[in-house]
Amino acid sequence: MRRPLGVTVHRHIVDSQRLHPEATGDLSGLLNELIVAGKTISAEVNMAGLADILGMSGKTNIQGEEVQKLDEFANRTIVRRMARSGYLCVMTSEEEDTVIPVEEGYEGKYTLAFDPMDGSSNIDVNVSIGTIFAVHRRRSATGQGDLADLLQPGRDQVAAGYILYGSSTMLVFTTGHGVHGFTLDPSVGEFYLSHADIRTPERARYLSLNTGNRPYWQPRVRDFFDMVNEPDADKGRPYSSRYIGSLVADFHRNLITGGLFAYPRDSRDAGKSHGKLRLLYEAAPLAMLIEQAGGRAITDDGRNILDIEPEDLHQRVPLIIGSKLDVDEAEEFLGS
Ligand code: P6P
Repeated sequence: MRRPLGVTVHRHIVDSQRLHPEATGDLSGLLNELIVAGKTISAEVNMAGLADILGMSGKTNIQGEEVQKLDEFANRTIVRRMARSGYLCVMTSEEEDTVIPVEEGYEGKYTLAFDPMDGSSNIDVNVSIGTIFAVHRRRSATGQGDLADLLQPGRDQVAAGYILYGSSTMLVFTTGHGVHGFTLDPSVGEFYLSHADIRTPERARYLSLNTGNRPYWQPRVRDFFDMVNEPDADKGRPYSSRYIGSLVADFHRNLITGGLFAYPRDSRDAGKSHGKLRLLYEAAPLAMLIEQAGGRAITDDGRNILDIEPEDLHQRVPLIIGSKLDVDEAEEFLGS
């Protein structure tokens, strides 16, 4: 039986580019190169259980976290491919302390911030993990980019997305014209459009947060999550609780079904006094995606994630993200 002629991600990117006669094709090229890196990582993730790549590499990253071998592989795969793509002037990765230069002679007009393998602590227990990425236009004129090219607010992102390595490998991204999901057919090695123009339900079905940290949240935050757990038929409450502990997996489920994810700041841990999740390559790209899908993203004191001016590559922010009506309620309660 002939397979239906699915829309490949390359076809989707070409068709999207046609809507912008002024486009040079550089963003399309950048995304296509990143997709090749994603396919390479996906193949390795699927083999990780069999190869000796499981387990720790014996190193720690700037976050002081044990670096899993797949982290390293994913980081290396993206850096090597994108440094020579000709579309970037500079990169930053969760796995590298400082800015990552591109190859001399290959400087381009965009920047890339990425978390090569978020949720890596779940690798050894076979829980879905993911790569998250954000693209900005460079601010400097030419040559190698620098910190100023990377420290831009999420509102100025030109593209954002993630690759989810789960029961199937999915690519979900936006270039500012809706959110579209593609599923990898490993037998062909192609991503096919499976979720066109994703819209997240305006009311959350799931609540995703680590309630073990409740004693360490700010009192107002504790009050808010106590309040929203009270029965309220009009708002579909109490929520069902769903928390995998892998940001991309939790975000993706909530994007499709409607949900409220939160990682508030934590008074117990200096490293989490501004939250655990990183602004440039976690909160900001997911905030662009959720807004494009009809949802919202704020901090635990009611500021819009996309309006935050970054001060540091690895800056952490408290994050509340998901269905519009629930985030609106959080903003009103926490911002007042
Ligand atoms: P906790 C994974 O380590 C991660 O960075 C995110 O993927 C996830 O949402 C969060 O941390 C889980 O953190 O403290 O609940 O284990």
